[in-house]
Amino acid sequence: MSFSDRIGRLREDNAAPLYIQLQQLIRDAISEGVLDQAEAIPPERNLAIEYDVSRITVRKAIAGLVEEGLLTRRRGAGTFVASRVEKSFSRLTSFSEDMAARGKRASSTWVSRMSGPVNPEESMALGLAPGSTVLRFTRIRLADDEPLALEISTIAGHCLASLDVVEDSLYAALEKSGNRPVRALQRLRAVPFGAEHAKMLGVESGHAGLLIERHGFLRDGRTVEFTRSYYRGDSYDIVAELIEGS
Ligand code: 16G
Repeated sequence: MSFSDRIGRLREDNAAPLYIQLQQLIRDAISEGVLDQAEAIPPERNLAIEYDVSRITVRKAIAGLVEEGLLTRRRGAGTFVASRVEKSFSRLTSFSEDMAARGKRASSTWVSRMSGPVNPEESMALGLAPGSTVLRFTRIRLADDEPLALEISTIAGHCLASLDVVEDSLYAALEKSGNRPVRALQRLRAVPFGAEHAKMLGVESGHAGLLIERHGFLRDGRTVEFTRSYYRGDSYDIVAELIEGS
């Protein structure tokens, strides 16, 4: 079945500009589930032929949907229906657990791991005295081999025996050593990706991102982790349960 058989055709009696009409067809097909999450959209030139419109019209339609976060571009691979991950803001879960809960395979590309004395910023963030040791982990986090986030974690040295006890999951390693955080404070901010981060995540520079900073604490109140997670804005929905205030 051709793409236009599935999502519908442009109508001559519609006065709206062609790119708006094409956008609407794709938008409706996504919301009605005619197009699946992560499904590839046909190349620009094929759509232009199929809909008998210029490539500029197609490009404009697609660009708008990418901006809305409904479609996502992967360098060298094409354009896909965005598959979004709903991230709970009220449960203290790890990236690996978030992905497993969605049937996705979590993996990481290591950017760096090192230990050393705290710098002033880390000392403030973790409440550690100058001279204390910290472990630093920088990872690109992938779901089903697609990069979703860049994570930069600093862990208080007393929480992990060494750098290499962390394999796939930081929280699994912390749990093993009895130091998995039981409480956390999080701050969320919208950020455009700079060139370096964008490249790591395979998106264009300036692409919308979500920065989540997490301070994780042990039961006795000491800080375990300070992590900055840069999530791709086209892949994440943040969901929070709100309870009536008193
Ligand atoms: C999540 C946490 C991050 C934690 C990581 C551990 C948020 C915003 N951040 O990404 O603080 O370090 O999980 O994941 O949820 P891992 O156990 O899979 O390494």
